[in-house]
Amino acid sequence: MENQALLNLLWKDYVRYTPSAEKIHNFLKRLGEENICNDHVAFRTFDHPKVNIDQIAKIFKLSGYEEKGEYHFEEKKLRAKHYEHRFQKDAPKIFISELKLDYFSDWLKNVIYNCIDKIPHGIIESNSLVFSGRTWGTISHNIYEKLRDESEYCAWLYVYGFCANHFTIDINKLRNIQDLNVFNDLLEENGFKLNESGGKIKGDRESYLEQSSILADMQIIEFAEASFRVPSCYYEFAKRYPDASGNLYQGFIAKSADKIFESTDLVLQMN
Ligand code: OOG
Ligand code: NI
Repeated sequence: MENQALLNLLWKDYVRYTPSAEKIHNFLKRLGEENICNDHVAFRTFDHPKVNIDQIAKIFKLSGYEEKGEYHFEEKKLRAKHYEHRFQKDAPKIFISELKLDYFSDWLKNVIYNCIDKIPHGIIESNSLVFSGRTWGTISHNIYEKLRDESEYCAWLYVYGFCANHFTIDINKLRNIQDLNVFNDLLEENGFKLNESGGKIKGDRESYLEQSSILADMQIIEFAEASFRVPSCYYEFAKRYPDASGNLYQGFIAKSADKIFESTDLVLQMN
């Protein structure tokens, strides 16, 4: 699949789960920002060989991406890699993280192995895993809550499966707004809630990357027991600065990413 077609498909699913993203998009357009570019698109998965980072990355590699950086998150028991397009310089970067299942309880591992077992083979073989959503049928709210005790990230994946977790506006490419503080204020004035874990802005000029994000939208999800509101996806904003080479830094910062992950935590919605 051509890269832009794939990104369009992912965006269409993403805005269904994340109405705030489309609202922010339209709001910026009304402010005269016709050209809204993505810095990166992020995906989540498990480190199981059937669905791990390499499996998710396959479709992007086929469309011209190559592996660049690797990141570790000890406390959250996650690992991530980022990919850049070989020659389409304005293509968004791809950020893929995976949960290290061996560090969790046997109960959690069994729940997740059962889900993975139910993913149809054809989905993996045809490289459509990345936009396949949840293919393990009915989910239980009891299990969701128990997974949350061990990992909010795991509970999120159990509900949503495979999809774009977030798109990220490239602040450097906006026409009028260049300052992330100004951008954040504008969002808050218009009723959007920011993820304040670790401060509204993660990172700084010295680390060459500033990031902020809204809290994930809430979606009504049908569980076996009843329907409940569950955090879905969020929108992120990134401003990059030139590094020692004089070019805009293209990597990610583990310390900042660690806090960005929390944008889908149910506990943050309750504050
Ligand atoms: C990814 C969080 C990290 C970034 O840009 O540092 C991240 C996630 O929530 O899956 O996106
Ligand atoms: Ni991100």
